[in-house]
Amino acid sequence: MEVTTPNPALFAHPQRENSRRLFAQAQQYIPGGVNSPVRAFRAVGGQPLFIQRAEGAYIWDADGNRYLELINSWGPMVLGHTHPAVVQALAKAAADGFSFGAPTAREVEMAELICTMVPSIEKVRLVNSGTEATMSAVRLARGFTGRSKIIKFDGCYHGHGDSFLIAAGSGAATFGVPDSPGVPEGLARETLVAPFNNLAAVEALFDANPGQIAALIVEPVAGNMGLVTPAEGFLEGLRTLADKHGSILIFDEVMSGFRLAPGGAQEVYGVRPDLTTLGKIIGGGLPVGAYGGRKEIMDFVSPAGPVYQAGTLSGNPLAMAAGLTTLTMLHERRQSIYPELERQGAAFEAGLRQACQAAGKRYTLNRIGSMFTLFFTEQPVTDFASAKTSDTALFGRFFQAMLRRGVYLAPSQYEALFCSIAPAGADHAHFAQAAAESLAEALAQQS
Ligand code: HOZ
Repeated sequence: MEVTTPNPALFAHPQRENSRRLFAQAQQYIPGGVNSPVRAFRAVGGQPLFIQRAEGAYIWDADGNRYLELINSWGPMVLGHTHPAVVQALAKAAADGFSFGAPTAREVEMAELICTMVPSIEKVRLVNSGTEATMSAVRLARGFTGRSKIIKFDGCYHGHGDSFLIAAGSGAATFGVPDSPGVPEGLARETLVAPFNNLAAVEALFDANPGQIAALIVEPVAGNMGLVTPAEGFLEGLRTLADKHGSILIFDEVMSGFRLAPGGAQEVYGVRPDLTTLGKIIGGGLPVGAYGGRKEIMDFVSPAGPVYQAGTLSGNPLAMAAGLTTLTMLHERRQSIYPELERQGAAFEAGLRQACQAAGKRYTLNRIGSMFTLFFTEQPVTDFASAKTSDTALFGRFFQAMLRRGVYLAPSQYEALFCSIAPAGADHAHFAQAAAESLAEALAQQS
């Protein structure tokens, strides 16, 4: 591919003084200067950008530099940033009050819409984050089955609850601490780990722990070791094993929910879990999580049942307004939105592939719809072990070179990229050009 001079308006970012100053200040008062580890850019070098505002497919940093971005708040901004309908809904809701600690009509509407869009969910409880959703779902599975062990998958990330910080992906993988200090040993022993896409390993764990496994929890499409899709038959196999052993199958669709299809990955792959955890998109960019599933299991949640879980800000009116507007749009315009997400994803994929081909770099690119990861490894990435064969130093240099050209990627090899339906128009061509230049630069720095 021919590489021409980049568009200076999009690609020139000499100034980062304000971000640098803010980061220095932040480090005095916030551990590592950030409120979530991957944001600190430690996996890619350099200093984090502080973001001032966003619109559509773009964000602006504190120095006024504009970036075409593929994080989209790690998933929620499926309609693009500051979508006018969401902004309007938020303004209207804010005028009515920010939080009541009492039920509202929007929560009922939201719960009904979730149950309509995700048929395996018959009842749903709204919480404040994906972490809260997964913690609550596992407590419920334990309470319902009377068992204590769970099975999770190497490199899958289910938030930072104690039971999940074992062989965890995302920031835990990025920083090489997949097993965090502070998780009591006794609790860690209750979490069993199998490689993603390996049914035989799951079966072996069931056999070694008869009648003790409360739940299997899995990202049906893994997004926290980079993007890894399930092998044919893997999710069906988990369903069969869960049924055979009387365990609860939990799909963590915090990332994939409403993004891959109106009914999430479970719709795409045609497998019904017992419980599903949600987050990100259902808040439309505000903090929300949810867990839901079969009625008989959900009716074990307090006050209907004995498993306790509560929250002052649960069902918060502003979060409901943003989430409901986003979900309603996804539901009503599904015929156009999901094909557009696919189109945008394919265009970004093409840009990355062209760049690798132009550089003669062997690589693996995993994509499903609007989620994708370019792995700098020659082998297929089907689990965390294969993801870890990636050249993370090269990724860091590529990331920085892209940033200098006005493209903001997730600052770790072990994360998925997300695009939205916001028009990126001609910038798809700029993206391809930036990727080609960046890869050439990153490879040259190696030698
Ligand atoms: N661990 C999150 C993505 N997998 C990152 C969250 C954040 O930094 O906002």
